[in-house]
This record gives sequence, structure tokens and C-alpha cells, in this order.
Amino acid sequence: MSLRYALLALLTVEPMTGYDLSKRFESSVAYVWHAPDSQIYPELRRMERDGLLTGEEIPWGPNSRKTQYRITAAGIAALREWMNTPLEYSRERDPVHLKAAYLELADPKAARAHMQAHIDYHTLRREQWAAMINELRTGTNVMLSKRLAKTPESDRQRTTAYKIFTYEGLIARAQTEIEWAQRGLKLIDSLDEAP
Ligand code: VNL
Repeated sequence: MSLRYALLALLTVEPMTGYDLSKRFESSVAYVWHAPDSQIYPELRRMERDGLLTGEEIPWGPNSRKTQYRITAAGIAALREWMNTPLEYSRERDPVHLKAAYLELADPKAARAHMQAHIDYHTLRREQWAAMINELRTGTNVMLSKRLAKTPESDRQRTTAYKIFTYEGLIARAQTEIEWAQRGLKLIDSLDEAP
């Protein structure tokens, strides 16, 4: 359900075809809400059906057409309402922690591999989020630049600040995950040393 709000947030900036939206999505909001094209396109059609978007056929190249989506007043209202509604948290469902709880049943080699994979994954994500902060700070993120161009001067600072704040939180979380898995590696070494 959050996917539609991510799409609405992008469409507040300008109308876009499904194709443009998917490209823009990939280099902005996908860093916090990952979704494949196979979810994006059907969601756009449902949003049009629900009156949150209008779809208009526009020419695409010499002999093709594409649907361009534009947010409606109802779409803007739905996004604002969602923003003002408290989140419902879901209880943990985390396979890494589930495995961590039973590492005594794994081969020490597999146990180490789980921890190393966790470190590698979060190291990569941390780097990607840091690169995004850099784009946001230097004005090189296309989506944010377009958004700022349509934002009154008085609102620009907060528009950028909240995006940077978002990635700072994700980076801090990744850092904690990396340190936890590093402690895991040490623990495995101390508990499951080959005799
Ligand atoms: C936007 C731009 C959003 C860059 C982002 O992530 C981002 C935006 C939430 O302007 O919508 O990384």
C-alpha cells in the first residue's frame, strides 16, 4: 500500500509516463521503498481507477503512444491524509535474526557466511545511501532538483533536510547491523572453534 504514496509523492512534482516514473523512482524513492516495475505499472492503473491519477495518451516517438499520469486533487488529498496518519507497526519477521537465534545448529562455516553476507549487504547499502546524501547536498539528484524548482523558496530547505534526515537514519541503522554481525563473527569464533 505504501507504494502508491511513494508514486503520488513523485507525481506531485510533474506528470510522468509509467516509464519515466519507473526511472525516476529507481534513482530516488526506491532507496527507501524498493518496488519492481511489475508492481509499479499495475499500481498506476489501480490508482487511475481509484481517481488518484488521470492517464492521458501522449505520442511517444514517431508511431507509438504512452500513458502519461497526472496526480488529481483527490491524489494530493490522499497523500496528505496518509502523511498525517500514524503508522501501524508490524512485529518483527526477520530471517537473519531467526537464523541468529539457532546458529548452534549451523556449521560454523555457514554461520560465518551468514554474518559476512549481512556485513556485505549493509556495507553496500550504507555506501549507496551515503552517495544519495551527497547527491541531495550537492543538488545533483534529478528528482530533488525538479522538486525544488517547483517548491517556493521558503520551503526548499525543509524539503531537502527531511530527505537527508531519512538517509542519515538508514546509514546509522546499517552501521549498527554491520557492528552486530562483526560481533557475531567473533562470537562464532569463540564458541564454535574447531577442536
Ligand atoms: C526524492 C529525491 C526522494 C531523492 C528521495 O528519496 C530521494 C524526491 C525519498 O524529491 O522525491 O532520494
